[in-house]
Amino acid sequence: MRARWGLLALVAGVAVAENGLSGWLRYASLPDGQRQQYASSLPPLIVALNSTSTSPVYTAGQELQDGIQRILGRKLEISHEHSTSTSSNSSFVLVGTLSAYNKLGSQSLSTDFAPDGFWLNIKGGAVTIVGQNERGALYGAFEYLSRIAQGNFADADVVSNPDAPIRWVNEWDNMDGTIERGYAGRSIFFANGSVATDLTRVSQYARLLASVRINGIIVNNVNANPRMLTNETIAGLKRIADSMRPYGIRVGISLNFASPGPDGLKETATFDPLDPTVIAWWEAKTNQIYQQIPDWAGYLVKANSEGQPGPLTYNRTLADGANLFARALRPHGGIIMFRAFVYNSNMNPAVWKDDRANAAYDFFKELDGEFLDNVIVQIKYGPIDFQVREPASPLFAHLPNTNTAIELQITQEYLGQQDHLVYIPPLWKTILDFDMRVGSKPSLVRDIVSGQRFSRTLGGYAGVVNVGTNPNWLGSHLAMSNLYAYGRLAWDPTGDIQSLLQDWIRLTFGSEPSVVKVITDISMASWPAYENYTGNLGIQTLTDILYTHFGPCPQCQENRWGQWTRADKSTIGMDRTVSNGTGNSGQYPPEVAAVFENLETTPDNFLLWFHHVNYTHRLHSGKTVIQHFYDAHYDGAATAQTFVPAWQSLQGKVDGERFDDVLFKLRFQAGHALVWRDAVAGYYYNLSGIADEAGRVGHHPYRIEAESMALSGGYRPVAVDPFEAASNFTAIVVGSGPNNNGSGEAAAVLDFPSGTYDVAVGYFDVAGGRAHYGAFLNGEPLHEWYGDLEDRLGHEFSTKLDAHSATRITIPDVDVKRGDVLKIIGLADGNEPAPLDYVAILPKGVVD
Ligand code: GCW
Repeated sequence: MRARWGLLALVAGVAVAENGLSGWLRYASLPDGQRQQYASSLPPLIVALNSTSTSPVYTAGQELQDGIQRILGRKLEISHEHSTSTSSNSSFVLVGTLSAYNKLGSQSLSTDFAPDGFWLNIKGGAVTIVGQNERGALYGAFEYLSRIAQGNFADADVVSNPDAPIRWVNEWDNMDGTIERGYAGRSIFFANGSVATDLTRVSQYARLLASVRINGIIVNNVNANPRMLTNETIAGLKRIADSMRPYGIRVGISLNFASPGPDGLKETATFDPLDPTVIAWWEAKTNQIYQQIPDWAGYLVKANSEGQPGPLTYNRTLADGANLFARALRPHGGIIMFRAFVYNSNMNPAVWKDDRANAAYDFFKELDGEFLDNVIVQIKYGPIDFQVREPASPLFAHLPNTNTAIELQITQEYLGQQDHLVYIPPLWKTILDFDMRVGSKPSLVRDIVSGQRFSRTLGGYAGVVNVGTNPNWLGSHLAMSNLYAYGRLAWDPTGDIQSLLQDWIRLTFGSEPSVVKVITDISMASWPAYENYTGNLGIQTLTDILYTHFGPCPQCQENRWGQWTRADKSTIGMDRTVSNGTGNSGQYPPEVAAVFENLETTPDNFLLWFHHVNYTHRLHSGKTVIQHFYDAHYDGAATAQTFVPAWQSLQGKVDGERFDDVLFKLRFQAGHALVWRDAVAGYYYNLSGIADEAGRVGHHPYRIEAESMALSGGYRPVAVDPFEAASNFTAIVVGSGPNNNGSGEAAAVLDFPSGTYDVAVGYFDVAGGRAHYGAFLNGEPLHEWYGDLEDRLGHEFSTKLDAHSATRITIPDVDVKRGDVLKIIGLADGNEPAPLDYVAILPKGVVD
């Protein structure tokens, strides 16, 4: 206990609660036995060469001092000069840039360095960290600290260079402080229309980003507000840049293409990119920014997409639009990231050959070679939109004369919104390692975006992150592995995703073997499980793309947004073949196109992405499409159930605060995975009429439907829309209206053999009320709870009874005798009419 209090005292000034604020930079004290010997071998001094207080080298010195003290319990002094008394490398921990190091004279290092690269040499206690630039020096310091924090004291002599120069994050923060697709509270950058006054969290964020070698950030939503360019905002952006500069993070913004014009700041009569007044405006604005922020990163632009303005309005090309900004930025060394996410968002599902997946290629292929050298075309990983599985965007193969970057999503918009555990790197790897076979030569996506394949000097990674004011950044402790791994993969996309995960686990939760094993197991199982219960065989995430993007709604795909599944009563899938469909398979280079064109050679996991088939079509696995759907949904949901006991086995090995937070989410996920399973399997069963060979779909032997219980008080049955969101399509609710405070009771006599059961209750937790529930057995209270998930979870909430609000809780270990009476009392609250779907009386080990 004393040791623990000692640690807390040391970290005064940093939040001491285990609330996730320090993320993987927690630097927990190592066990005494492990640290003492190494700590005593360290020299007394850190030398940070030639550094001013805003330089990353200075930061590196501070980080080393702080990290070593916290991890090893020994405080080293920092010197910013290399004096004769410290002339031998073995007498200090040295950090500096290559040029500063070589000026020391004692030795000259000639290593093959790329910008931001570093050399780390550890010999016993002597540590030398040399960066190609200041940023590299900081990265080397973080690398050293990561090693010792994981108890790795081995000697090392490594040079590490980035695979790609652009390793950026994109935040989708709005100036009013909300965040598009953010699930962790409000913006750390903006509030009430301005840059936030207190930027403490911004510099803490910069620290996390730098530790995984991210070097740039776009701080506002791609659906951008013209007011990002007012003098007041620019002054605020200067403050943001000042707080991120010590960590080597360059700052940029998303632009609204129409900013100068009549719908924007009203300073020009048009926003035509070829109009001289518009060109002059952007130049002046850009000069103004660089005057205040000399290391400004540049701009990100979403143009002519989803209602955003762009050059097409004036019949100018997208390249004309990008080059407008490129010219303004070029004299200052700035970069323009121009998004390839351009498509017609008003498509007609009745047109068989229309295909949103064709859009990026259609818009950009012809423009190859027309973009200036400081333009990077930023391409979402797949042709649609961050789905649970997509083939790599064919556009990667067609811009040999253009810089490109891949856009990945760390924020889990279509992947459970941080309330489902999904470790995403396995999905990213399917894209990064995909071989486009351009010109029949190896053409991995990762080598295209790094610039290597087409000999481009610029390119790399953009990750949509959307951190918020929640102390744990993303709204989920476990989701932070995605941000960590994103940075590490952008640096080295060949990295082993399980090892990266385990580095993150040890840094975040400690090195206790069972902790590392359990979090590894559930994380590695999470994406396959999520794909299984949300959208398999390449059908996309079957979520409600018209509303929250959270829960299931298979039929919601068939609308103007062009994410069609073309499911009818006997067939399903998009025919993207050249021979009979949208021609999308022909957008890939010939060797790849041939694989996707042919039903036989298309991998099962992309079958429905490329082909329209009968539900009875047999996969390579031998199963029919429909049976695969049923099995996958049952398997995936069953896997999600196992996360709960796996995590529970860590009780006492993870601090209480984070243990409870994670457990709450995993329990929610287990319940919501069943909602997904039942909704998707039930929907296709209803549509196709084809029974599940295993007899599960539509059969719930352990459930008692709420509508068939004895109802009293205010409870009455309602048909739920969409039907598949409720067991037997029906729920019960109390009263209605915004001031609803009615109550009701639902009771059932339990006709099950006497024994110990888990009692599950399926209900709906909607936004706008906190209904109160009580469960009673023979009048004795079993459990009470509130419909208050909106206070505890971060996903987008629904105001209706649907598959987003559908959820369930489990009351474990209830002793039941045949003939007992189970009663649920529901008290409505405002918009939440205490909706109940079913109760399930589950023998141990049964999931129904
Ligand atoms: O999929 C859509 C998201 C939008 C997002 C858009 C984009 C920022 O639902 O919220 O807008 O993608 O990437 O531009």
